[in-house]
Amino acid sequence: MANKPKFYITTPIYYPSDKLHIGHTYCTVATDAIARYKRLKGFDVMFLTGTDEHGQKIEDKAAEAGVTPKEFVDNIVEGEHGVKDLWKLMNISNDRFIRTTDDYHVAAIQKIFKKMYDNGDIYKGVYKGKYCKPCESFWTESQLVDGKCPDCGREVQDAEEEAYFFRLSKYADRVRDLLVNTDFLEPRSRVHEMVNNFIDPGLEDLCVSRTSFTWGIPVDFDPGHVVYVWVDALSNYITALGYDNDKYADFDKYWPADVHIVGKEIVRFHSIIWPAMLMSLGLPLPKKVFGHGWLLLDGGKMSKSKGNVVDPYLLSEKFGVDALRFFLMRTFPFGSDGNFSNELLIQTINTDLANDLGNLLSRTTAMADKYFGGVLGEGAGATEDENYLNGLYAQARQSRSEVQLAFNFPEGDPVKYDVELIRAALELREKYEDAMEHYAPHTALAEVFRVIDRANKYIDENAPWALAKDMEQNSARLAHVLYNLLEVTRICGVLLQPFMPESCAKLFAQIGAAENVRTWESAAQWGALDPCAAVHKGENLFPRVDMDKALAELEEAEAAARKAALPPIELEPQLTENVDFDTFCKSDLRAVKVKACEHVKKSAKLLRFTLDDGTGADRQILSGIAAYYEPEQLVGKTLVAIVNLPPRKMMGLESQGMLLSAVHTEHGEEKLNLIMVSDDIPAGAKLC
Ligand code: ME8
Repeated sequence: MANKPKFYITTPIYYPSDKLHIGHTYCTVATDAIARYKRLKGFDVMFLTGTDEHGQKIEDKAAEAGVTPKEFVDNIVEGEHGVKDLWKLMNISNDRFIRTTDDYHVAAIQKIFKKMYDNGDIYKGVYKGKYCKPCESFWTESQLVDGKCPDCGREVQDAEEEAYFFRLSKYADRVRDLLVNTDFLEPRSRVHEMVNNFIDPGLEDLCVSRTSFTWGIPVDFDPGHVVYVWVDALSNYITALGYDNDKYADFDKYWPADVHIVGKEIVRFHSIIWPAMLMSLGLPLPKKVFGHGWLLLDGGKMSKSKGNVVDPYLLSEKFGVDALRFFLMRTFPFGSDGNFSNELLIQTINTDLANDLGNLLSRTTAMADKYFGGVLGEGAGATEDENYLNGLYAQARQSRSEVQLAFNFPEGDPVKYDVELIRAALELREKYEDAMEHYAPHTALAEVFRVIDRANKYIDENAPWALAKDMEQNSARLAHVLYNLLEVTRICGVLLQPFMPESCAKLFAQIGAAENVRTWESAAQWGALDPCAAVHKGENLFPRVDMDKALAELEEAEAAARKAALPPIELEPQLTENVDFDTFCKSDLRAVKVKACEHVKKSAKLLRFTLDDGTGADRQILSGIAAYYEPEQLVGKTLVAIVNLPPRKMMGLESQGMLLSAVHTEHGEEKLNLIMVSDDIPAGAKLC
């Protein structure tokens, strides 16, 4: 198609400081659904995502891991289960992926910084203030909340150093005007937040270089300074199109961005700092920044350090990628926070996908198969009246008017059901489009599911199984009922494609929908499906999930993952205080042989050992190791005991010494091994 309208959409570029979780997946899946929706509508879409790889947090993490920062980020971006792997798994259709360590980006940032320095918007000064290391944000005293970072609530540090500043204050009025008087930032509630909390208290110039660490893009005209990570990161949206570099050449085509999709905590950077930078560079501003809410877990933000992240790999493996994508978009209003839970996920799959959509599809295809061998036949398609209705809607769409129908069908008249169903289907695309254009994918999906519900009701109203009892009489009506069901399934399928691309392709194959009836245009056309197409009931696309079983399995898998994330081995710290040799020699360590071993009654912990200590008399030792050994395993073994400890009573029994064991912690679990020595060592031999 010549001159397709363009649509440039971006996600934030993610910090590869840890593996990504379901919250990041939410943001990317939403952006992907919007990008796919725009492509479906015929736009030439540029969808950009990537990774934001510089800054002190990454430098610190790499040092902790004993690798270079580049090795560290390479592993999280490109490695197994890394960022790129995750987007591939989630079927993300990004056209471009930028890494801020890419050479072309680094060189372009140096040019951008220099441009703003040359035009006087960047100048050198002394930075005094507060710095939040995890957020990599500078704050003034007045911006702190209870003396802590206003974004994450953590401690901030005093910071003072020579630094470059960006004249953010110069742009305060223009940015305020942009936010207040245009629909640049949505949802609207975020505008008030930005204006009241940041702009109106007074925008101060922004510190845009650091000297206290090196993992950043060097300011090429002043070695020792690296560019503030947000200046580097925000500029990705233009460098990835070829601004100030030769790697790409479509800046003129795609800039300005149609929308930057970002999480609410980074709205400040996108709606204040980014427009000001663009104003300084003399570039057009993005058309919109949309700040979505957070997925919360137990009411709080997910974070690796709190150990409460949800793994998208685990969920998609268990329920399928499309089910997970669908759940994220269907459940949570995009602009607000939402509480994630496994129960809610399974409930949504069972209600919407298995019950509503799944049943509609499988019942309809099964009946087409059973009663008509999968081909309904020419006569099953839209009637003349229905084609007329279709035409009325097409006209109304063109003239932007509403369709008014004055029919009054009596209850039980099958035509009433047909008309209601067809009208619902014909009105769907517009409602869906309206919601999608307002960044409300959850509303768009709710509209689709209202029509799916209507279609399921239509099955009950028409009771095809009853019609099938007298095929001679009812065959034509039954074929038409089934055609209507296939047609409504097709229209819903077209609009579900941005959310569940793979499942919709399978759905279309089952109902025999050719490529030309999978299009945006065809979603507003009744009767487009060929009534002679071959329908077949294929695999169950949305199987029901056994809630209790799945929850138990998830809990087990999550516990295992939490455990695996703990350090593999932890050792008791070594004592630094010396013990003198004579004191050490006072401990009488002896080899002892286990003559008998048994559980102590009423104690879950204690084992009672009867030992040969070489003296000829039996020695009894009680040891709290029942969790680690079965008594019979130990009979005959040669162990080590301290034999000159004062006797102690436990559970009414005397313990005459202590058996030595080695202890350490493995994945958070304490492990214990009794010290066993060679059986060649006689009982009573002294260990020294
Ligand atoms: O902020 N629910 O990167 P990031 C919803 N590098 N969204 C969430 C979320 C949750 N629980 N957790 C994170 C950065 N996100 C910068 C961006 S752009 C020039 C630079 C979202 O990896 C978060 O809101 O910390 C943000 O939009 C995105 O994931 C990336 O977060």
